[in-house]
Amino acid sequence: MRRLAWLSGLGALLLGHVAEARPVAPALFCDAYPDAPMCLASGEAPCATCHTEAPALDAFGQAIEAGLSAKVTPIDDAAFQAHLATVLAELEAQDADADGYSNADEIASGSYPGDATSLPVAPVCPDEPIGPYHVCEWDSRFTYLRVWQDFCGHRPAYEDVLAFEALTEDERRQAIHESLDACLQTEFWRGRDGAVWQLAHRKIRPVLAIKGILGADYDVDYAMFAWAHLDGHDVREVLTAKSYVVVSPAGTTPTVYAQQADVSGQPMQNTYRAGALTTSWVLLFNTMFTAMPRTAAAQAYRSYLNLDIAKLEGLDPNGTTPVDYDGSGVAAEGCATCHATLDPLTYPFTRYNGLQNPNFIYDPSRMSELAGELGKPLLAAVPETGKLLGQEVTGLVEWAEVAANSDDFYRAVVEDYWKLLVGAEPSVDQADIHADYDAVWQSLKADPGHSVFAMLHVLVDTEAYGAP
Ligand SMILES: [Ca+2]
Ligand SMILES: [Ca+2]
Repeated sequence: MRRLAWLSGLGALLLGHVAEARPVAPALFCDAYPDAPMCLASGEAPCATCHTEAPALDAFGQAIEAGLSAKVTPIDDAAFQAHLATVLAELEAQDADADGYSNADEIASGSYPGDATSLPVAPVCPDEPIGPYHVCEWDSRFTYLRVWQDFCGHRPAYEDVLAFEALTEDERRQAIHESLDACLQTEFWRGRDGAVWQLAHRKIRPVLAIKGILGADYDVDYAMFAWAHLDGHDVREVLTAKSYVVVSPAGTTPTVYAQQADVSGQPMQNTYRAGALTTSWVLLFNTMFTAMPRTAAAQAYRSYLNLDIAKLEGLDPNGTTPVDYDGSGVAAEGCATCHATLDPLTYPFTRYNGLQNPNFIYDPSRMSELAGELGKPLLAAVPETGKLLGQEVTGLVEWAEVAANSDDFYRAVVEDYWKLLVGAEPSVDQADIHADYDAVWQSLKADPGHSVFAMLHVLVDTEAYGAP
């Protein structure tokens, strides 16, 4: 389970090292390449980076000397200070020692760019700590700093770091989780436009110009999303809530969320509510005037299950060509397979009014009315029962139930946090990291409360998060 994911993260934490030693070149080199393996231990490059036997220069050192002297003479400390970074950048694409690897590749992998016998090899996890960190293993100090940065938005006070370093490993782990709990209460994490709020942007797609039209204010959508993701609430409520959440006005702190049975601008009948799928904003923005709200269905599928039909994701292998109720040529279009999934996904959305009167409510006769208005009699035959993830669903409330209890939902919830916190999509190409990701979303699924906060405590204990 050991791995090297540290080349960028560790370098960033070690930045700020300023060597007093002379000559200045080894430290300046590491200022230019703080992430280079040869710089991690001391912040100064070893002599062999540029010298055969100091002061004799190797091929890379000679290239640097030539580059510097083309800019300034004499080559003194000031010349290094002023021009070394530029010269190094200019030389990156070259292969000074002609061993087949560019200088940049060699520096990044830890081999010497001026020594033809030194070649890049796959990095190996060291047995001993590098500087203060246990590279490739979950490291308490690294995790502590990272938790503060990610969840509080800043580093801990210097005194706190010193106090942390005086703790035993068990105490450190406890301190990390206490810090996490404290940071989860900060405005940085939970406030308007905080980290959680921002996770909802892609799902809600706010458009300020039409915010609040006909009462459809997306602040409710953000507040519902945040509520489900905060304070140990059940994250499935994003899709299943029957009540709404109001958020304290912009510009006031702390941000307060309050669940309410009804709020103005949200006329949906209680029985037919399905969390974020049936808010006035969603019906305004995604359904609008559309008889067959395929956009609403596709957006819900993409936002909450991470399945993008446009990318051929989440297609039903048993799907058959659907009836062309609205005359849109579902069989003839380029993606009949897409419609075989998308149309049954859409049927449960068809009884929810967008900009048809009365706005934003469930209307069992919606399709028969539209059939008459649009002169498309087949629309009256569109079933409300559809299909999601291979399961038949009788309407949108059941659609939301099936979605919220699916593995795809838990995976999607964790993937959002994974990208935010680990910094990349969980890729199957990186088996160790993907195993951590699987363990985290499985923990969210297995947790009876389906709490994001509990899941985040699991996440920060993974090597994917806590290994430099
Ligand atoms: Ca080379
Ligand atoms: Ca080399």
